[in-house]
Amino acid sequence: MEKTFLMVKPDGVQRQLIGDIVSRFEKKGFQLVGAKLMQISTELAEKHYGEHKERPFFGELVSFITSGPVFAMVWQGENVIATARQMMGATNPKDSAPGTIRGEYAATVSKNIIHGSDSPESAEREIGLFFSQEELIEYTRLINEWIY
Ligand code: DAT
Ligand code: MG
Repeated sequence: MEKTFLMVKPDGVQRQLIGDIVSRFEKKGFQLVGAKLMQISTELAEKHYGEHKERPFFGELVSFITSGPVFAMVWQGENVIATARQMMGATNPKDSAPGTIRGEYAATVSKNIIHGSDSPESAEREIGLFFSQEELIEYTRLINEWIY
């Protein structure tokens, strides 16, 4: 089953949005297979956002994502990577649709509440950066037959 890496950013944690965000993905039918509240080091932040190294906002991005605890998660389900991106909404909240997480809660691009992997390759890379094998739990969920 497809897996993705999602993370409530420091602004979402401070604004008490962890529960709401987890609830949205649960209600959609996705299955949580790993989660932890953690403080990201500068080194991990620079690796995670490596693709943006040359962008003018890179320094601000790294200092923001390390500014407080984040809630890191791995979710699984059919088409979870693309669907989670849709549920998050566009990167810039001025473009994110009402009903999406960013559309509902975010006001600026730099404080946009949530991160989600954008492709199978980045999902695999990001899951590996944030979670060890032992932290990912494979378990049978009995409601699956009501979802799939
Ligand atoms: P996403 O988080 O939707 O995958 P991204 O990978 O393009 O978006 O950028 C990563 C993060 O960097 C984004 O969530 C917020 C920040 N960011 C992107 N563009 C920015 C900009 N023009 N100014 C400030 N921060 C920006
Ligand atoms: Mg991205």
